[in-house]
Amino acid sequence: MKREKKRACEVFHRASRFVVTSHQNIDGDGLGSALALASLLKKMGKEVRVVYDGRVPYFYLFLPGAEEVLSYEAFCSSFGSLDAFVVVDCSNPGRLGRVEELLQKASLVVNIDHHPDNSKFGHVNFVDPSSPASALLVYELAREMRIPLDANIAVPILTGIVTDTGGFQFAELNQTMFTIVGELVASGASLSTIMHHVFRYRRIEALKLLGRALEHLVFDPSYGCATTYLTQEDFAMCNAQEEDAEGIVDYGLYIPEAEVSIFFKEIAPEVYKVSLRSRQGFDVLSVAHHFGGGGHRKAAGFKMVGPLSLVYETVTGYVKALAQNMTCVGEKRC
Ligand SMILES: [Mn+2]
Repeated sequence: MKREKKRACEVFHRASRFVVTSHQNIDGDGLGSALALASLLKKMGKEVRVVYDGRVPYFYLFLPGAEEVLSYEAFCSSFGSLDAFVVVDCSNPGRLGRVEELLQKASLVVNIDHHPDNSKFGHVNFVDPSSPASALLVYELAREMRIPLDANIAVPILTGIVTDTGGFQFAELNQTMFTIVGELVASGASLSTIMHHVFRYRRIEALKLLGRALEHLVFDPSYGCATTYLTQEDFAMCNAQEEDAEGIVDYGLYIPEAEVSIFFKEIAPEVYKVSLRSRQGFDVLSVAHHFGGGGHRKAAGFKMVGPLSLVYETVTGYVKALAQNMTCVGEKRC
């Protein structure tokens, strides 16, 4: 891995024209890592473009450089030659949407990620599943190349860390992390501003949608599982977009006995995006893999087609069987 980090730095020193991209349904870590890396490369005098197949959610527009993210169409119409394609926070190219086609034409791909199921699709693969956020890997690259941090680099890095650690709840805010956060703050990142945008800056349509999801919330104590769902009708009733459902899956784990939270989101008629979250001890990545998706041990997801009742029964049935077969962790009921 150290070798891959060095190889990534070599590419960054040697090449001059870069494209940086991240996964669809972009989150604070994907976007933060991409924008931080773009700023880093620009600081090294490189030509950089950030492309993303989707719309950047409004609550991330405070990030420096977010306005300059190119849509797939805009990127293609101005497509020039490039030396290296950098993909951040993305476990496999299938998650890039139409940008995957551009990736296949690239002669040099650098893959920077922390997903345990990363398919190592790059020519250089700086992949570290022990890192709580891809943005921390960008931080490591800045250190390795001795590029001094500034607000354009520090703000997106800290946003990535805050997003993927759920505001330092999913990963321990230990001394190393404190030191890094301190350095990012000293370089111009405001932790309170970032926390506000990531967790508390939502339009009324999103809050109404959350209300509906909470009305649908069900908890089954027999296997510690909280579930909720949103249908296309719910989105229409609230005049809400897909991005308005961000973070809803986390609410199930507010329940003291909950070990797993499952959220079914209808993204097209009878097409569901299923998101899972868990506490320590329940591996939701194995559930996502079973249904053809991916993610992390405590946060994963996949898509499934069918009527809600069937999707719901299939997924909860599988999770229930898994929970009952699991070896108990500590004093936790399994
Ligand atoms: Mn991430």
